[in-house]
Amino acid sequence: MTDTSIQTPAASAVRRFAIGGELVDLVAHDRGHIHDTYISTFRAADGSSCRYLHQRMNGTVFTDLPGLMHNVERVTHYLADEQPEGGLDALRLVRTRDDQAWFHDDRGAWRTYHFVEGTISYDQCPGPEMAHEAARAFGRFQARLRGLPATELVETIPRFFSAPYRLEQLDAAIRSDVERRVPGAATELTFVDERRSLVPIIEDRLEDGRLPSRVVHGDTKLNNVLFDVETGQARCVVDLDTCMPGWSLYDFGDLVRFTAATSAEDETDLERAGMNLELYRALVAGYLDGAGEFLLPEERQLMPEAARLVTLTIGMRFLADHLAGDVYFKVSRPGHNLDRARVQFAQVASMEAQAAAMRDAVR
Ligand code: GN1
Ligand code: MG
Repeated sequence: MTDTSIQTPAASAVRRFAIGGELVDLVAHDRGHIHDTYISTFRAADGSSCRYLHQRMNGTVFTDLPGLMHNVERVTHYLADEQPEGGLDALRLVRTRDDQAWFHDDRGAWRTYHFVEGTISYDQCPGPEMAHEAARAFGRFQARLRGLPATELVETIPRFFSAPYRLEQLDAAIRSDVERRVPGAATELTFVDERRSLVPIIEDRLEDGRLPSRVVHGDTKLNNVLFDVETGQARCVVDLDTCMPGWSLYDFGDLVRFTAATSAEDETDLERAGMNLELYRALVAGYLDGAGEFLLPEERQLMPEAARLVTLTIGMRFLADHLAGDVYFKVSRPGHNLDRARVQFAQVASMEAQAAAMRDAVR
C-alpha cells in the first residue's frame, strides 16, 4: 500500500526508508547549523503511531558522506552491540528499503533515525544539576567508546579539532576578505591576535605524545543530550556527525563553551555573555564522574585551558565564516556569525577573569 497524502520532496525522501504504515505528518525541525531536519509520524494499520527523525545531510560541509555514514554506523553499532550496558540509549538508524544506511539522489542525501520518545532537550542550562548530568553523559559516552580504535573511524573533516588549522583558515579569510568585512571586525581580530600563543597548546602535546588521540563526540552542546521527561536523567547522546579521532578534552571544552554560557550562542547584548562558574564546577564534576578513570593526569590538568581554547576556536570559526561571506554556518540575519564570534570571545574573556577558580575546581 502506498499513500499519496503528503507530497513534498522531503516526503518522497522519507518514503524511501523501510518504515511501515502511512506517513501522516512531516514537520521541519529547525535546529542545528548544518543539516535540514524533519520529524515524521507514521500510522500503522492497528492505529498505533511511530515517529522518526530524518536529515538531509549537508554535502558541502561533509564532502565525504560515505565516510560520515560509515562513522555513524560504526559508532551506533558499537554502542548498541558491544557496549549494551551503561544506561544510555544508543541512536538507531532506520535503513532504506534497499537495505542501505542512507541514500542520495540529485536532490540530496538522506538518513533516518528512530525518534527517541519521552525525552526533551534544552538550549540553555537551568542549573548545576542538569550541567552535571549532561557532562556525565558525555564523559560516559567517551568512556564507552574508548575500546573502539580511532583508526576505524574516518576523519571526515580533516583537522576539524585543530585550533592551529582554524587559525590558518581565519588568516586565509582575512587575506581574501571577499566581502570587505575585515575593517568591521577589527576588535575581534585583535582579540584573536592577542591569544595566538594559546592556539597550539594541544597540537604540540599531541605531536610529542604527551596527549593521546581519542575518539570524541565533537559537538557536546547541551541540546545534544536527550533527557528523560519523567526522571530528568540523561537518556541518549545524539548528533554523531563529528564523532571521530580527536583529543578527549575537546569534548569537555565544548561542553563548557555551550553549557556554562550565561547567554545564547548568538546573543547580541554582550553584557550578558560570559561563563558561569557554578555551572563550570558542575561540568567538571560530572565529566570526571563519567569519564574519570581513563583520563590521564595531563588531560585532567588541561581541563580549564581546553575550555578556553575550544571557545576561542569556535569563535575563530564563526569569525572566519563571517569574513568569508557566511558560507558554512546557517545564518538568519546579517552579521549573525559575527554576533556568534563576539559571544565566544566574551566567554573567553570571562574565563580568563576566572582562571584561578577554574583551576581550583579541577584540583
Ligand atoms: C555546528 O550544526 P551543529 O549545531 O550541530 C558545528 C560544530 C560547532 C557548532 C557551533 C559539522 O554544529 O562544530 O561547534 O555548530 N558542526 C560542524 O554551534 O561544523
Ligand atoms: Mg553538530
